[in-house]
Amino acid sequence: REVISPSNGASASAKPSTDPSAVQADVLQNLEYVVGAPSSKIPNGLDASSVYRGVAASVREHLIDAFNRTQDYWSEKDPKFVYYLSAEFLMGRSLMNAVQNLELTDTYSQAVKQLGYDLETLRDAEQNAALGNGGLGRLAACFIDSMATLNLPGWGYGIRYKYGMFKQAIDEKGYQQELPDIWLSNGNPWEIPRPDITFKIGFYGSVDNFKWSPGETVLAKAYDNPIPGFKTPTVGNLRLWEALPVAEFDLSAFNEGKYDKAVEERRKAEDISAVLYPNDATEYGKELRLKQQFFFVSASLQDAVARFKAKHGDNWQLLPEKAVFQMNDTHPTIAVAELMRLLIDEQSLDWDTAWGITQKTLAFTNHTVMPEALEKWPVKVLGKLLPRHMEIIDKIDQIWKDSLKEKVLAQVEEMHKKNPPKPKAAKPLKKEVPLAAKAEAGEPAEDEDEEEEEEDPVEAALNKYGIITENPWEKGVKLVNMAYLAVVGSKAVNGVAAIHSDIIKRTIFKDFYELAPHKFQNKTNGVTPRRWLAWCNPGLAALITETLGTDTWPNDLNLLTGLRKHADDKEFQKKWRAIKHENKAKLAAKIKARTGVDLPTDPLYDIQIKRIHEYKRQYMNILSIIYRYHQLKTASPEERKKFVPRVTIFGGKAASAYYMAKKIVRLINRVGMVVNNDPDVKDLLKVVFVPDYNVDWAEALIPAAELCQQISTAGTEASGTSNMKFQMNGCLIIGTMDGANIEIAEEVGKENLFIFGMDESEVPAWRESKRAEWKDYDPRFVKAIEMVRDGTFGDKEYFQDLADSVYDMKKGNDWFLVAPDFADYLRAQEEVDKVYLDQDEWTRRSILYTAGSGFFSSDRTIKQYADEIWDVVPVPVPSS
Ligand code: GL4
Repeated sequence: REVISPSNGASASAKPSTDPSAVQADVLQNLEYVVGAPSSKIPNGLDASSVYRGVAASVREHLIDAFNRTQDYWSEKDPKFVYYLSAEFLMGRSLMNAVQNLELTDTYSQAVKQLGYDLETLRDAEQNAALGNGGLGRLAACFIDSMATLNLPGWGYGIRYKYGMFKQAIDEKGYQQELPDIWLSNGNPWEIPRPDITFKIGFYGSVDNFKWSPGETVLAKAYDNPIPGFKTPTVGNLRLWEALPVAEFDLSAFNEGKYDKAVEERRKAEDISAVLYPNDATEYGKELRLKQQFFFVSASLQDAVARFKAKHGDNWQLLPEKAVFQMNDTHPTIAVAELMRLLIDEQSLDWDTAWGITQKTLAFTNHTVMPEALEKWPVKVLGKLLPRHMEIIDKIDQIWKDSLKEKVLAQVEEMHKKNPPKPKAAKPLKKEVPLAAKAEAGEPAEDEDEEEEEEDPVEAALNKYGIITENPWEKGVKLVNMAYLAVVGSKAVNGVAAIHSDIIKRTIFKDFYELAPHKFQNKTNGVTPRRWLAWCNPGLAALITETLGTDTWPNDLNLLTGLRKHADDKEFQKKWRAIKHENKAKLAAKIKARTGVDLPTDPLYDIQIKRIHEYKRQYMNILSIIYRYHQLKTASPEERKKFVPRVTIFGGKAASAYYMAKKIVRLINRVGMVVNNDPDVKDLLKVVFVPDYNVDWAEALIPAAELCQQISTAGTEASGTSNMKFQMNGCLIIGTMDGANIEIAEEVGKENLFIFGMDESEVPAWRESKRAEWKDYDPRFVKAIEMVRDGTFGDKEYFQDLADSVYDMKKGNDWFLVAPDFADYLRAQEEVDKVYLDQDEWTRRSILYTAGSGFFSSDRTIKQYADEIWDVVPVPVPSS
């Protein structure tokens, strides 16, 4: 594979100035003229937030400088670009990441020190950019970091939500409260508004002879967010769209004194990019959500298509050689229809040409098999909002099914040969009952069964491939299956971990896989080792650099295998442990400041941080803690001495409408209140729920963790990405054979993880047949459930249905196997305690985890996407 042009300039970028005193002068200049601080107050009379803004404005200059050079260079070279379309980019904070990626940390530390501040304090003044829910959104952020670092020409495209992920507070009863995330209130120094880059986005209206006249039009305005690569002058771009009204306001209404009406249009337009839907792998289905999706997809495609046209005119056959759009889950999949519309309606291509181009330009990643997250829009909703797109989707569906007819016919004939259909006359006995007798018995005169036309077997077989299908729960209601649309319209489809890519071929996309196996790929997720190891764990990073004798490992993470040979070295183990201990102490201080809970630093730090979901089984974790508490309470003083002290930490948000998830949050908090205040327990057990878990918390929690919980029911977690972050930071895993845990076990050695529970092949059988007669409740499970029920943690009534959901098969069905996996989970927990008593063995494993984490760098993942799907090559920007 060819690399276009100059050598990968591993030196620093050409910067405005990197001399600390020049940087200091620049910060002062920005404080005065950007922040507007009166010079009399500079520097001593300023609060951290103002100083942060001055420093950020100064760092921004370096970013913009390199950004412009990168984008100009790429524009001149005109290589193939990848566009990463994602409804979510969970960026977190930018200051430290920018300074570190630009290799300006020492310079800025010195500069601000001379002004009387330290960079660490200023760091905390930044608002978190939480434009994502969890793993999927953070993955997109890691991906654009890797794209820039690898010098890959590419942009992220998304939505500039005014309100990101809600802020979570926990009230005194332990209940989750949701507060708006007003993240832009202090401005955003990391973005460049582009008032000159706008596109019109239409909605509703009608179609006449293929011509769409939208009934409503809004403007999409661009904001560019420079994304610095590491050890390269390349700075990539995340372009986010804001929705605005086309006309500032309705002047005639204003003149008539109807002020509300005058601004109504503005409000309606702005609503589109106002809030991030706080759902993660749970139900969507709101029209505004579809509006958001089309809004950013249309703006992004129009933008990329316009850029292409400016360079290549109407040579549309060249488009697949110049652009590829990666669709991050089903959220941007309306792109299939929108690209067709742009090519046909706006660029006058014929259907077949447009379809050929579309299928070569789009690619699709699936991130979940949770049925409720696989978006299916009612034809009625989609057809009203986007009538022309509905027409296009209809035709795609028709042509697609027509193309399958022959194959399906052959399949049906084959089936009939093996299994001849029963002759019709032999069917219902019911037929013999005279209609009059039925009427007497009060039954409907017409037999509905017989009214129904027997479905043509070819038709039926074709329907399973249908993009447009009938809602199985609501007769007569038609749905557009967005995942199917994406599969048909894409050149490649991938899952996000080996097991997940395998499952989608066997389940949700089985029929599609059989038709086009070459389309299906795996791209195991990865995370950026810059933010998730080098920057968040400076102590460990320094030890790694010292041990390996090089600081290039964040760009070449496989170098970490060099740590393996030190795993048994007692001196090295000691240093390794000391760093972990220091990180635990830092975390304890942060938790004390935020929650008031005092944590000892010697116990095992056990952490589960992720969205609250039944399938992720925080519930099972807290039940095991409840049982541990019971053991402690009933132990003799002698027995108590044998307990391995543990600090259990939870963090995560529950979607606002997710009933059970909210109960789980409350239960964890309630258990914490009781356990942490019980004098019998002392420092042997602590239970903490960190409120408002976000990227910033993760950066403090992960380096301090010794054990992390990756305990999803096998077959449910597509990949998981926190598992990789924990692994990089030398944290041991207790987990199921699910998602990327399986590949982590391969890299680290399965015997070094605490694996438990049913595996993916056993789960369906338990659900389908064993569950009904299963009575094998472990007495420890029963005890824990009783304690939830009997009011030990208060809120007796409130917790009844939570208890029932896994215990009373008449009321709940324990779909995620909390009860049957519980005993083996406790066995694994006991194993954890045993190994923790042997600190040398624990540390040895910890080192092996980090040493085996090279595969999980998002650089590796992105390189695979670039080589195997995108066909995009690095275009390093020359350093000046
Ligand atoms: C998710 C998966 O649930 C998670 O396992 C995966 O790691 C992540 C990124 O691929 O995508 N899918 C959805 S939906 N939300 C996620 O976090």
